[in-house]
Amino acid sequence: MQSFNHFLREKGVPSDIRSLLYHIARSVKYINFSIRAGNTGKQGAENSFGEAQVAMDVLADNIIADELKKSELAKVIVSEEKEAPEYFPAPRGDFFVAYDPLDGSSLVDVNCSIGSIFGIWEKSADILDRKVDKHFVASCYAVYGPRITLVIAIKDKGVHEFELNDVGEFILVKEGLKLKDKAQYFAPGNLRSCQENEAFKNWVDDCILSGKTLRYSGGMVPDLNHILLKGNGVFAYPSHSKYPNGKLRLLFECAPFAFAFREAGGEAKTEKGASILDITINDYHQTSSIFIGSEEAVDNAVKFMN
Ligand code: AHM
Ligand code: MG
Repeated sequence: MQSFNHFLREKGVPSDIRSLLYHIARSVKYINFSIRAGNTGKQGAENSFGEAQVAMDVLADNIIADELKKSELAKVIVSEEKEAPEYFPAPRGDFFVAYDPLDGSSLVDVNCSIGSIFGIWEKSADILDRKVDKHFVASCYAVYGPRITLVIAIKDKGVHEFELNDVGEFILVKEGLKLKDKAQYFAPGNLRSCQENEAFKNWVDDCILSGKTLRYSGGMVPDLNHILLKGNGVFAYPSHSKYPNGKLRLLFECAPFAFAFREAGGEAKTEKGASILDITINDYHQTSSIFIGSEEAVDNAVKFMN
């Protein structure tokens, strides 16, 4: 039984990154508690005491922002729920943290798995106009499912899965997650794109004809967690007339997973074939198409798309 802090220390992860991850893990515990407490009301509604109820994703956003502020390590934060970045006095560090507080929040009321996603960069100044990969040091995501897990990827130190135990500690369950080159599973998001994009339809047909197994929940976190934990698979979310540049957000969704998947030996590309980690960040809320998973399967999908 190894706690995540102890494990990361043994791996030689610098103390500032460990401390930041400790605060992120704390926020995940509070969000988990709120979900279990049934705080699923819509913003603007009233709870049974007549108090204004806060939407779960806004609540999660506030919980994370509070913890990041307390860390004294995050100088700039931005989230899917915030128009603009927030700046904190951070006497102990200079990190930029981008996060999606509750991805797939439309799945909360039907009790499907959801998650939180975090990307951590060093040197918080000049995030815009920088390539995604530059100063990217760690990413992680939490899965709020039947079990609460935290998957952490650290640059050059691998990807590891931790599980929340009954006394509120994240304990190592799987060390050094790796992705095989070939995929048995496929998770095609935005399937409606088949109607107008023959290349995408041909790729989906190819997945079916080659006998791949569909595993798709509608939540990026559980879908990509499935691929990473099974050790193979490919997830797609292509562009569409409704989303000409894809729907998924670069900083909060695509980049943290691209970082973790590369660390596990996988790949993440746009439908045009550019590496997600090579994209230049122009806007905090920019979106991208994405094909991510086992390397050979991603390259094959990109071939179909072009
Ligand atoms: P959200 O951030 O508004 O929750 O949207 C992101 C989610 C992903 O988890 C999922 O892969 C995708 O949207 C599903 O999109 P669609 O509703 O188009 O099927
Ligand atoms: Mg999201």
